Amino acid sequence: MMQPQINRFILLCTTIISLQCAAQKVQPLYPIPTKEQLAWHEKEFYLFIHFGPNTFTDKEWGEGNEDPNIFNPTELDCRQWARIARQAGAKGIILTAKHHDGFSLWPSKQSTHTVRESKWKNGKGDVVKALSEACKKEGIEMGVYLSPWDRNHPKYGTPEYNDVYIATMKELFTHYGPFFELWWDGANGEGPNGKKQVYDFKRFEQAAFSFQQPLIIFSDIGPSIRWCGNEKGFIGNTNWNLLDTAGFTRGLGAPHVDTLNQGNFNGKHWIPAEADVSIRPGWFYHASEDDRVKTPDELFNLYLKSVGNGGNLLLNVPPDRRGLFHPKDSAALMGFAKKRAEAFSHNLFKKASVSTNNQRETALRHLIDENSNTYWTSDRNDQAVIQLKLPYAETLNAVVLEEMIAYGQRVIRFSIEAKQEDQFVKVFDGTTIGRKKIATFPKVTTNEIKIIIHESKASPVLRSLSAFYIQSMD
Ligand code: FUL
Repeated sequence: MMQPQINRFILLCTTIISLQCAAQKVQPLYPIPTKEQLAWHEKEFYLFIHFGPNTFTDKEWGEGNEDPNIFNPTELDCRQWARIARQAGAKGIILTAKHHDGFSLWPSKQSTHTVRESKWKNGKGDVVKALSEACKKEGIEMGVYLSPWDRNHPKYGTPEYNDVYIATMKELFTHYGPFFELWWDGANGEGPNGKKQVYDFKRFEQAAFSFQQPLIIFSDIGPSIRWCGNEKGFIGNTNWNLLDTAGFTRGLGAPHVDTLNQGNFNGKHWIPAEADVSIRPGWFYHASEDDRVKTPDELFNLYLKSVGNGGNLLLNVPPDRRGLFHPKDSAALMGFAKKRAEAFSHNLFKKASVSTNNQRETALRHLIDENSNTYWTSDRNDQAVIQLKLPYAETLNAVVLEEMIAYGQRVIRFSIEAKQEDQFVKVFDGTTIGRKKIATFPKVTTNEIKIIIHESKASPVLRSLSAFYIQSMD
């Protein structure tokens, strides 16, 4: 070989060896998320849309015997929903393609209770299609809510309904997919004299995955993501992305709400939490709630309690009877987006110098390089102390910590200290980190911060540390 070629060969070998060494450094701590779950984690925030006959009857749970003609939006514009969603920073929209009343927002062949039976657009309208086109144009993703509970379908309560449900899913996936999420609510309000359906969820799962791969399926217990145990929009301060599902069912047989809220410390499956909450008291639009739209501050607080606790936020914004987002809801969404942008635009750790009590000094810069593909890991799984020195004193009230969850969730307990005069003072005591922990505390002015990982299941693997002064929290 010629000299330059030999050099290049040696360089290549060294690169391969060092890459392998780097790869060997971190052993995954199982269970770990799938590629699809990792992509889902990165979405953080998306919208939910409850729309259907209830919008026109002022109900939350329709009976299934409503006259389809009541569904008659006068100015339906899915592009307005998708545009506002994108402008608010939402990564997608999940639509109630069918809620409990069984009314399908597309002309489903499996039902006689659909937009086709309504006067709207002379029975030629199709909300699912309109939204799927709008989302594509706005560059966001779409998901569907397909209620298993159906108060209209004549087959409901018989084994054949399971086939109907699967055929209905197939229609949706075939004509309007792909979807970033399929949403199975756990509600089942069958009264003592109501029809009782034995759902074949195993088959539903297999069928859905056969219609689309990859796919994220939400329900109380997954398989891909779980309910966070409340409809108020908050996930536990301690939040394990792990859940044990053996012996549990969806709905009444689900794990205790606290378990759903915090996950299982030693859970067998990676099933992270999603927080669903409405921007108004109800899920569907009611004019009487026009003055009860959550404020940008309230929405920001929900963001801290959901995304800031390592899960995702699914925020419901119900269109009104025109088929448009109400101006109050759009204004709140824009205010919310502005608050997030203001809060997290100026990372005070960007210019920090980082040191630690363990040896992997070179990788430390990855903690503040704002590159989500790089990470730092500690040599040990006892206490790790990371020290960040700022060029000059800054006022801050939030530190954002992120684990590299591709290697599993590890941190059990951490704290944050800020140097005040000559002493370090504790400003935050935390438990889990997961994909993201937004730790907020009363503002401090300091030029040195310590992050102490007190306890971890295996050596911590962190991908990012950043710090902010969130003015609106004062
Ligand atoms: C629940 C349903 O009963 C509510 O109507 C709403 O759709 C909520 C998101 O899920 O299970």
